[in-house]
Amino acid sequence: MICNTEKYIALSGGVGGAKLALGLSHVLDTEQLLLVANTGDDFQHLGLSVSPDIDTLVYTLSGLNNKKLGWGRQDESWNFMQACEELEMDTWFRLGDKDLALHLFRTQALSQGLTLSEVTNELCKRFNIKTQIVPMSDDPIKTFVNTSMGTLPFQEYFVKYQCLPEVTGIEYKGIDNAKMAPSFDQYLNDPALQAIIICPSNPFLSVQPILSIPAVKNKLKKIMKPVIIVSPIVEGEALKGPTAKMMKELNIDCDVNGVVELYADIADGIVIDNKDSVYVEKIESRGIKVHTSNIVMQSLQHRIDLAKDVVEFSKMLCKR
Ligand code: FO1
Repeated sequence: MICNTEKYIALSGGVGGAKLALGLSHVLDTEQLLLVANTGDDFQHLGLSVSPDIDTLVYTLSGLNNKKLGWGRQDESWNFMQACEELEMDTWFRLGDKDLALHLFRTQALSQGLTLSEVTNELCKRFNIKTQIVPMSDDPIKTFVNTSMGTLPFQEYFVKYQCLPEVTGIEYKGIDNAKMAPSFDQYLNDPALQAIIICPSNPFLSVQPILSIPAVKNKLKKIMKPVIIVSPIVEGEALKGPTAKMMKELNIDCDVNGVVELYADIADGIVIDNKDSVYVEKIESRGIKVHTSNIVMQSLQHRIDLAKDVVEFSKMLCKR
């Protein structure tokens, strides 16, 4: 445990980001870490408010994540889905029986007037999670993917069509009027803030929605605290999901240089895999510091080791 009063914000999407978030929760005290979840993937499904990235963080930090599926809850049963099938309802997006309870909890609480931040805080308490998890915003922001099949709501692109359609652009509807969640705002303005860590999540689908909130964008451009990227790409391949495929489709170099390009306006440092050390000189020539590590995170120990590395690296960085 790194015992001090410096604070860290980690921006995270789903599975890949949650692995580092878990590592960070092991190396930092609870009051030192704020996990900010992407909510661009959130949608209404079968009348329920579903927030996949918040839930992946909640399940991962409580040790209840479904390691086989990569999403949802462990020891899951599927009676509800089976009953939906029998009624010929939509079943392309699968909600397990236990997971269903969480969506019902959120839907009910939101309909009673709680904000998404408040509901998430309640969920953390009930799942006995001490680390603070907040949505990026309490306002609705919806990611749409422009593809060869037309403009698709995020979950249709991701789950229904398995990321197969070619991507030509991405839109975050609602972003112009969205404010960041109150705790996110507070943490960004806290003098004790040491660094902002961008977890190895999909840059287009998970991180950009957070960075595109107008107040976040403005703040990060001028903030005097280091912004550190943990690369979602190793040797030209994505750690998880469609990142590499999307980079190619959007004509961005599918390597760590391409990642740097995506974050060039805010990045002070980047953590890349040891296997990509050939890129260090080129990236540092742009004024962005590089740390090499094992970023694949196959075990809990790897997650903790990488988290320690990122925290130590942040202390060596000064703002450009
Ligand atoms: N991903 C799938 O590939 N298929 C599913 O049926 C599915 C259901 C699901 C239910 C709840 C939840 O929280 C996540 C779920 N996911 C599913 C994952 C989700 O689509 C993505 O992981 C995220 O939105 C991207 O981070």
